[in-house]
Amino acid sequence: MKLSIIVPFHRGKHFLEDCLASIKDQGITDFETVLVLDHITEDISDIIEKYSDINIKKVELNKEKIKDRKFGSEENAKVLKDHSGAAAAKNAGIEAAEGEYIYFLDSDDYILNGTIPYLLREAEEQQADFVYGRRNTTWNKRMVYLAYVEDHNDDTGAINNDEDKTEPENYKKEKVEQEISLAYPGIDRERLRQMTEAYYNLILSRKGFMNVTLTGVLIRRSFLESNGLRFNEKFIFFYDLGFMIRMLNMAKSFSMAEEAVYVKRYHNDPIHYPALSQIKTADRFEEYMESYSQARKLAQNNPVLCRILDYKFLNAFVKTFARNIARDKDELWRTERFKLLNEAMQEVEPSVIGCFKGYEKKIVKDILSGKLNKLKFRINFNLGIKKLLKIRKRWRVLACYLYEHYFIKLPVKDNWVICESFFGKSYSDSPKYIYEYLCKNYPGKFKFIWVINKRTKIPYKPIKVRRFSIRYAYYLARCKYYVFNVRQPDWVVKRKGNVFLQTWHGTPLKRLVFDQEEVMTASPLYKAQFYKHSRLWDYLVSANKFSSEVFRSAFLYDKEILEYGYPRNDLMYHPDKDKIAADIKRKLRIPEGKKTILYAPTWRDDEYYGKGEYKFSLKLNLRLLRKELGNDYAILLRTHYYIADKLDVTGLEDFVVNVSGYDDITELYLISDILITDYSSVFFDYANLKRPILFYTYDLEKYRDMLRGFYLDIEKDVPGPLLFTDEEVVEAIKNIDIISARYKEKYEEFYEKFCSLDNGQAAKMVARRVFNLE
Ligand code: C2G
Repeated sequence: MKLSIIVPFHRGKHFLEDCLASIKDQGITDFETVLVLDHITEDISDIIEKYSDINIKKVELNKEKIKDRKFGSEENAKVLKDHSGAAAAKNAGIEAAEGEYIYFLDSDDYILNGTIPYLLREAEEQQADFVYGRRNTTWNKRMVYLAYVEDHNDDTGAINNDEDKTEPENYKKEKVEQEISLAYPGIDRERLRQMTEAYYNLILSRKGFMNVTLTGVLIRRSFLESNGLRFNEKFIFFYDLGFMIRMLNMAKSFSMAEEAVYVKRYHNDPIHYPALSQIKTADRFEEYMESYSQARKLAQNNPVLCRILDYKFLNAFVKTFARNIARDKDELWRTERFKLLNEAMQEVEPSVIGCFKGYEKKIVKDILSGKLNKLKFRINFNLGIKKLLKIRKRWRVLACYLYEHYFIKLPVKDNWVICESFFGKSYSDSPKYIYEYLCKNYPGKFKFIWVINKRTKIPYKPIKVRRFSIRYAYYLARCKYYVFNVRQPDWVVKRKGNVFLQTWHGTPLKRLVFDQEEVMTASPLYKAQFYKHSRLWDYLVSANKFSSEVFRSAFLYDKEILEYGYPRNDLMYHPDKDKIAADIKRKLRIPEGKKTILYAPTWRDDEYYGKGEYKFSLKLNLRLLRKELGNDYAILLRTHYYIADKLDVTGLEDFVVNVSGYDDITELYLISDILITDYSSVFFDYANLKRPILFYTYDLEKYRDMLRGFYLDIEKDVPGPLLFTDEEVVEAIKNIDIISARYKEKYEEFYEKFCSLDNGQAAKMVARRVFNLE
């Protein structure tokens, strides 16, 4: 048999499926997939059956589970101690392998099509002991990744470049080449090139030691066996390093196949499926030091590898460990770990220290001479200067600094309330209605702070602050009550007595947070951050039973849910709503006789400029709509609050009003005769008015299947038609009465399920519960 692909598996069935699918698509036949099951808990029989054609050989790992380690936290122990670990699993895979070659593929990763054939061809042509390819990284599942590759016309997937790689600042490839020629005088050119490439690609340019890995490397089994190459099972994290050093030292011939691409998948859900790199045990540092020292011994006859290892160690010291010595709460850093570092530093090849300059070189010398206080002073001074420079560039760093060091020490004020809606972009949503209820019914009882970034008239004269200003940080520290409809900044901590009311901002159609398989937003760390932020919430508002259930699973939220309807929807039940609507229409200068259509689409996770700044290109053909409907209707065009693009409606002023900057969308619902949306939660709210809703879902498949996934079957459960072209939209508007009649029953069902709690009293109910009012 030509090849054994070794796939160690412990948990994460959805990852495994992608991994096996990528093997299947290699188009090879003479191979086996050695699937090593390391104390698994999920039932994967369906997957095994589905992939029966990739010749799966199951190996049940019976080795002892990981023990005698300092896991640091219960969560870490839960993840780590119930299996034998990747090193043991990979070794078991080697024992079971029968192929002429071995390839290591982790079960949470996948390979691009053609990778294995490229590697095999290269290995045969070069008679190589091992061959490696490129390594890319991604946060996405295979289907999404491949779609990206196709979209960008890039058959290697260079869009997600290797984030585990760093460009070593002071140790370039040329330097490696030079050192190899010096150490091995007379070396032939081809061998020199091979060694330079391999040392650089497989070790030097990998971030830290953790990313020095055998995954993605094809190895001739006879070479591996004759040299007894195995992974060090003592290690949880750094088990590859020694193997790699020995392999590089012993191989006669090796080479790189540029076209072969291994895709390492990051884990966006560190709560349920943490990747090894996301786990920090209490003794990870000790393991790091031990693996370094062992690798150093294994490399002792190879001065170039020794220097590379030393360089990486020094780099880790100046970039990470030094800071720990100065700032970490754990005294170990200034006692035993300091000693360990000091001892290891004595062994470092002195000339490698010369790769570092200035401050970095000085702290290396400090640790070398064992001067703890001097070292601490120097690091603290340097960090202080860096902070100052950061503050000069961005005032929000100062706000955060003052919050953490000063404001937080002042007492919490019992009757201070801070309200924020959509990141201070508007005076709106449920916080607005709760605030107005409190001001009206309990005048003088509370002092209110509104977070608002623009000039907006807010009734009852609250204190206004800008988001991320120093005053914002001050009030965040001092207010007892928080009324937010989005997440709070990362640095906010819970103080004794704080009460956090999270109103949230919509009944979910699109899958949220932990129910979302893919995170395509600007920050893939979204799930981890969300988890941290939502731990601070005490009350969460929900408009219906459906939302409550979703929030529990999507937010992993287990505190009190206030299932009272949405305060923001109270206005739609106001006794004077017709008069209010007429006033708003006048304010927006919409002629009384004109009917209005509100077009309120949502944002797209994959189209952004940066965090919280999304692109939106208008697909609705407004000119066509004007031509067909202009006499009877006006369009209210409303982009989502994340959208940074300002839509240009020049030439259409008589037909379109851009209401993207209008504060409160509920007021816009009141004056709209029809709503057009796509996947935005706006339709759940608008349905309170029982007026017609159209869904312009021109990118349904992509949005549903790739970007998000839905909680509802959008084709069956929503109270209006899905429309895919401008012509269909026009037709639907022209026949709106027929559509209303057609959807009558479904609409009623929908209303019953999602709107029946709304009755104009939600703000009152929520306020009374949270603020303990009679
Ligand atoms: N919104 C708006 N204008 C739009 C779209 C949305 O004013 N064009 C407001 C509405 O109040 C809406 C809220 O923003 O209910 C949330 O918008 P969604 O489009 O649903 O998207 P998102 O912000 O991702 O929230 O549970 C709901 C989800 O969290 C969705």
